[in-house]
Amino acid sequence: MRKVITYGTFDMLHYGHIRLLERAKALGDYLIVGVTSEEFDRKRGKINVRQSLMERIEAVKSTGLADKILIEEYEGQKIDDIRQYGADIFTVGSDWDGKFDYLREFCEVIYLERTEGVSSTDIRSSEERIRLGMVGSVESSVFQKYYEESAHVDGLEFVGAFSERPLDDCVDPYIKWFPNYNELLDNCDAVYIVSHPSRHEEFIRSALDSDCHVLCEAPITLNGDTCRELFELADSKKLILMEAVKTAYSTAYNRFILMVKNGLIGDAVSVDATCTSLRDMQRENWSAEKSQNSICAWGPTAMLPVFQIFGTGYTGKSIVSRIIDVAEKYDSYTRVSFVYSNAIASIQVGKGVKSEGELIVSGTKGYIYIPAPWWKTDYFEIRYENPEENKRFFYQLDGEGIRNEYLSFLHSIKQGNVLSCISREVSIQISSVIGDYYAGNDCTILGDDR
Ligand code: C2G
Repeated sequence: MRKVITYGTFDMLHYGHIRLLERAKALGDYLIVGVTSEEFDRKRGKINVRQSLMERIEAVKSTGLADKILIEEYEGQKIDDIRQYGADIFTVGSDWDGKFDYLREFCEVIYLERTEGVSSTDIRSSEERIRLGMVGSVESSVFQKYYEESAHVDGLEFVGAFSERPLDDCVDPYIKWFPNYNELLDNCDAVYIVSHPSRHEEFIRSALDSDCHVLCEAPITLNGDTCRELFELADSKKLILMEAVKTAYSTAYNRFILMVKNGLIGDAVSVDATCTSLRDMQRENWSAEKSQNSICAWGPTAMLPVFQIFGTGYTGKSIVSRIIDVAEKYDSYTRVSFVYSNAIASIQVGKGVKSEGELIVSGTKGYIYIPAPWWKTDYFEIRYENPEENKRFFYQLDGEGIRNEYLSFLHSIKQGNVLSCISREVSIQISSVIGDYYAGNDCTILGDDR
């Protein structure tokens, strides 16, 4: 019996896949098909896969061509499988020509002509595309990243942007700039808001009034009650309002939260998160009026692990800020402590102060350490009293989590319910803490250096 083995994602199964499987089967008497897991596809950069692993396995099974179906979960599994199942032939489409020659050591390798004119990407993209607009400060690096990352997401069509400030000649000539926000909204199904936080509320309301879904950079607003009201307004219009904190969509961050919740460090007792950067304030055209202060720029990211690990039911908090512009309430540094019934958390954020941007979650059996810059990490450690028990984790991260965030937003729109990694209560609490900062509640101001 000649055994043939082949692998694939087989998303949105089409005749190109089926022809490959038919020809693979014809090479021998027994066909083994490896279907890639979601995790393995994400690790190798295929983030747009639409169907679940089970859906794709069922589709391959329904062809009746596979005698055995495997799940491909890790790099190098092909060699293990070829040895374990005694495959005589490995085959794959010619788009992989040469990439699997190393398998010749274990079996015959045959590349079959790829079927032109059909692909899963085309099928995914042919579905109704969501037209995306952007509004914000064009010189912000976040604006540029989100614009560039939208190109990696099937089903998302970037239509243009509106700049909240006068455009200068350095703007990206490839972006269609709309003269006003309403005209942009007339051409969009969804909008990503990355303006100054003080204008989020007005931009969100206009978008919802224009039947546009909203992905809004955190904080959604500068007040918890307003944030809750905007979520309810979106619900009433059957629209999606989602908070954007790209860290929440990084694989490593998500795995670290799960490990804490699964008790790998025992009971979590404290979270200490630091986020600082001097780059913005060091710009020569910096102004307190145009720039985001520390609590808005970094507060949401730093608060995320606190609220996702301990919840939003803290019994007390204290905010201590170093203000350098009283009129704009611009803090160059803020530390917030949250007291819970059986835990404590502290965040320190600064755009005028530099510190070690690490995240430490302390527990009764050990602690988790994420090195700087923890908010875009692909790596973390679990450390114990006995260093030999320490564990290290690495999860590839493409685009700082923005692609996964866009996908979550897109799937929310298509499914009609929010599939965000950030719960509504966490979003509301982030806006509420920032609202307390502006209202001076629980706040100690360290004095005005100006
Ligand atoms: N294929 C084809 N013609 C197409 C599309 C795909 O012959 N129009 C072949 C591919 O070459 C591959 C198989 O169908 O052999 C499955 O394709 P995908 O689902 O796109 O998965 P891919 O990532 O290409 O799988 O490690 C090997 C990879 O997993 C191969």
